[in-house]
Amino acid sequence: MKKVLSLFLTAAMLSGICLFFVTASADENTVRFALGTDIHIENTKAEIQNDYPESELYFHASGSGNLYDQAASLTKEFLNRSAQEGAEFILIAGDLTRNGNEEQHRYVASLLSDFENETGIQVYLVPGNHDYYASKPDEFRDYYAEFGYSQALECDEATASYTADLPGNYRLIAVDSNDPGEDGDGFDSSLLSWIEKQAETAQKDGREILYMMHHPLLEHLYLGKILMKDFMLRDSKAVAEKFSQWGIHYVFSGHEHGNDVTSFTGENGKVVYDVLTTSLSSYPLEYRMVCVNPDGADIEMRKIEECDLDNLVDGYTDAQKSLLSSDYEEFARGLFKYSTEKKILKYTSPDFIKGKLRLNGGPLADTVDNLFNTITEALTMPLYDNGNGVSMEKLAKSKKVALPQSDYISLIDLATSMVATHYYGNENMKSGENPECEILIKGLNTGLEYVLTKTGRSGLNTLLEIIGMQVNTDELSPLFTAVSLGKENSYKIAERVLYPLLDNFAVDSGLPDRDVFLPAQSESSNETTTAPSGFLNKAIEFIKRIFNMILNLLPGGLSIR
Ligand SMILES: [Ca+2]
Ligand SMILES: [Ca+2]
Ligand SMILES: [Fe+2]
Ligand SMILES: [Fe+2]
Repeated sequence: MKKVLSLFLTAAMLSGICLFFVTASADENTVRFALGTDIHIENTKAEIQNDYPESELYFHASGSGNLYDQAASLTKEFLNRSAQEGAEFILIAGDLTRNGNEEQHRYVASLLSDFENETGIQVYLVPGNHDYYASKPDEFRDYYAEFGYSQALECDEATASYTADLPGNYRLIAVDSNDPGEDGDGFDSSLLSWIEKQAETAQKDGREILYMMHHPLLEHLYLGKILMKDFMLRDSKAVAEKFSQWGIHYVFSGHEHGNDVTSFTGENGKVVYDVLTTSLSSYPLEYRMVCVNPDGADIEMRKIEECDLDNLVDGYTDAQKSLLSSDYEEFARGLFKYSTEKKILKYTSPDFIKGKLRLNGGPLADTVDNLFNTITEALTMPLYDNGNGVSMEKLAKSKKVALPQSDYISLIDLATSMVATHYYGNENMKSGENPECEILIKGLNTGLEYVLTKTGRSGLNTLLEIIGMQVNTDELSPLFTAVSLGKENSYKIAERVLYPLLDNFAVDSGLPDRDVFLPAQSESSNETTTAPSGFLNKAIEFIKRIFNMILNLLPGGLSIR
């Protein structure tokens, strides 16, 4: 019955969309705008860096894999294309700069100012965490006065938050979500009541709210709460519940550098959408075009597929230029993957761990060397047998486990590809249909066996000591024996715990992330969000604790966005 009902509703909604296309042009309550975010402009370098000479194409990899030196070109391209497509205004959801210093802010402000002067199209923006690395809210409001602050109906004194009237009957609530606390960024009580007041006022004035902030309101990266706690807005659920009561329906965010659309349904049945958009200057080099009218919001992805080769800084080689001109997206994807790989391998390098543990020689240092060199070896080992030497496939085969065939070359290549796919959006690497999850789980299990067999009980002891687990290894003996002997049931255990976790990462469980129609608020809504089961929550909590212990060892965590 439910299925029939939802089919009927879908049909009704679709016919609504068709009607919208027929009648929309005459509707003055239709607005069209472009949203780009996390542009991360760094205008200070005359030449690209060379930190990884061993890579032919990506020796300049750094941080989150952004094309920092091309960010200004990409931003100009984004603005010009949006103007050509009829955007009535532009939204930028923060992280305008890489380092947040005055020079970068002034450069971005003059670039945006040139665009406004040439086209008459208004830009509205908010600060991201990077913009405060070397600046304060009052300085930010000063640098960017033309881009929302001088048009503001109201400003919040303590932060760089404001409201402004948009064309049609829309109102922008633009919020400065940078307030780092123990559990990520978020709002203090005075900013929260300011937002409530603005939402109330908008309703009194008969204005539909478009809400923008840097940090995502909802969870987008399923493993995010395990791996990257500072991606989440703190008290996310409670804030989302408030937003649903206050009539905030459309939220636009950035920060996480990925494409994802997720919804939350409050206790009153009202839906809040959080539309997360990828970084403009990182793979997949995209922004969004949005058309909102009283029926809903029509959202489409736009890609910048051509590189401005004439304005490249010095240092690019012919090989790089050739890929930049033949397949810009592939160049950006490679840089993203390589940067992610370097970040992961940095955290698993013996020198890094010894530095964190302040170890200078001694037996423990030797075990750390042995353990982490072996972990690195397992992550970068060839997946498939090329005739000589060791491979995951060969190791797995010796335990009677068959590794599915694929084009991936190592576990780290597979893992970074899965991350890239997740950030692209509409991820759908279903286990059973696609080999990714199966290879990853079988490969990780084989890798762990390899590590424990090579490093023995002292390796296991060291690992437990490093993650701060006070366990007598005898208690873990059955697990240790199962894993180190490659008993079949160690694969079964890994599959049972990891498959559901990975599936949530590998398969999008909600609304489409890229092109999507988000209906306006209706009185009774049948939106649902997929919540993990009780068992899954417990498994997540367990793994989260282990990761948090590791994160405590690595101040700042894995995230540097
Ligand atoms: Ca997704
Ligand atoms: Ca989604
Ligand atoms: Fe960012
Ligand atoms: Fe950010």
